Amino acid sequence: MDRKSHGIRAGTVVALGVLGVVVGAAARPHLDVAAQVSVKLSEWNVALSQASVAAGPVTFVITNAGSIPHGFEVEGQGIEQEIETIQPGASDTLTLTLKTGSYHVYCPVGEDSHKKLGMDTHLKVVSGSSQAPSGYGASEMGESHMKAERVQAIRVTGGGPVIQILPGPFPFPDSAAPILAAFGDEREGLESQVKNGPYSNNVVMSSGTFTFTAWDKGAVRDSVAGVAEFATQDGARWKLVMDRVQTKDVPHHPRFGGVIMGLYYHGVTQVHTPLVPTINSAVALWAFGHLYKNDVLVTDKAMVHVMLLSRTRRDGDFALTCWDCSKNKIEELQLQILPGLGEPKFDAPGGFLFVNWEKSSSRQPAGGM
Ligand SMILES: [Cu+2]
Repeated sequence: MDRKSHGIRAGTVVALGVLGVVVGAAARPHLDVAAQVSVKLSEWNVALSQASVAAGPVTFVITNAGSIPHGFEVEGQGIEQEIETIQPGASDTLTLTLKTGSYHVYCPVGEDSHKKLGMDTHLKVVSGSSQAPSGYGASEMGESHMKAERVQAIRVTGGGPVIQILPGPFPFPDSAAPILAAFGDEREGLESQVKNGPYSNNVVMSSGTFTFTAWDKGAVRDSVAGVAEFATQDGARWKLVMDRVQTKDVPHHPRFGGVIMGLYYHGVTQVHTPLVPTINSAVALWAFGHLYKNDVLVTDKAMVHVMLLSRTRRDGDFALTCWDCSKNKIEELQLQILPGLGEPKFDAPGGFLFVNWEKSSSRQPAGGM
């Protein structure tokens, strides 16, 4: 998925500013009542009732139509105002006096993780009355047409101590508990993982290599190539050859088209499982792979999740040491492998393979592809 970089955003603001001048030419007498803009928040979208509004007092009537808590913030022309987080189904209002120009309106929850997922749009404020068509969705459509394409690629090499993580209790159950409530149907499965899941301090030493290249090229063209080879505690030799990315979103677990770079998530962000400390990732991807054990094919449909992220484990015993690990150095490379849908569990503790390379590195591949 395209991540909106600072550069792209600046370009969008300029484009909207030009449009604003054209629309604003048809000025009308100013009314002294607050204009109203309805805002519908959902995963992962901010829909405005109109793309532009007349300068002056503006009341935002904000409804959370999603299934998890969201917030609302207006930023631009020297203004930065937000409301308290609102629960699913609830509403709130925010009245601001806006001068002409372009404003960012977005959900600030999860230190911008919701914003990066798409809860981000623009509002034009023009002199006189708004001439723009109203109706939900008008602004999002305008926005998506302006998204510039930007290919990003990263090459990651696993390094440092290699550890295998075995099932065990999650070390921060009290911190995760309030967030689990937002996970609806998934809650039960997550609660059993609190007792015996993959993010545990039950760690054994392993060895092996892992190198891959990932391309973030948009919703349906992301791709990945890479191979991991490692030995597990029981002496088995495993080899994973990544085949292609997974693109299908699951509630709370968007796939971002397969590859996403520079995302802050997990833990308190309400995106992905809360049973991982909050982290900052250089790259996260979801892929299908071919998995071999001792040179024998196990499956062609292995479900693979890879992240290069801010360090979550300490040296020495590799225990999880932080609930918010987002400020740590980005050098932990996590590889998780699960059987394909409907396939039997792997012959490994817990039925999954979870291996970390603790001091890994990344670079832009040569040629920029
Ligand atoms: Cu949100």
